[in-house]
Amino acid sequence: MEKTFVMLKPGVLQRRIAGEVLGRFERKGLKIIALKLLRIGRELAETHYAEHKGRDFYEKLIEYTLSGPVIALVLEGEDAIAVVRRLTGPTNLLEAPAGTIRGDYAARTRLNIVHASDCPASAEREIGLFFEAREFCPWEDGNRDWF
Ligand code: 3AN
Repeated sequence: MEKTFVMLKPGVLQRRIAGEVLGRFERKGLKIIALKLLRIGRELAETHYAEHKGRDFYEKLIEYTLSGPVIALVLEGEDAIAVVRRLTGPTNLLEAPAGTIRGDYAARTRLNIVHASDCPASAEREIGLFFEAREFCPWEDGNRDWF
């Protein structure tokens, strides 16, 4: 099964919509196998967004990412990287359709509330930046009678 990295940016907690956003991933059937609430430091934010260094939105993007706690998680599922990107919607505010997380909750491209890995190499890199092996908690789908 494929793994992908997701970060719910500070606006999610600010707006008290963490449950709603996480619920979209869960309802799709993706499996949460690692999750934590953390306030990230400048060094991690700059490493994470290194490809954007020099862009006009870079400083504001870093500032936003550091402005409060984020929720970092690893999701697992068939084609999880592409599936999660479909759920989050495109980067550009005007292209994110209603029904996607960004389409429904983000009013500005720079503040588009959620980060999701865009390819296997990014997923591996980003999971490694945010999580140590001991923080993973893989689990099997259990007996449905428990529900
Ligand atoms: P995505 O998050 O969809 O993979 P990236 O990696 O191109 O998109 O951009 C990272 C973050 O930088 C976006 N989530 C968004 O917050 C911000 N960003 C990207 N492009 C722009 C832009 N043209 N104007 C403002 N902010 C942007």
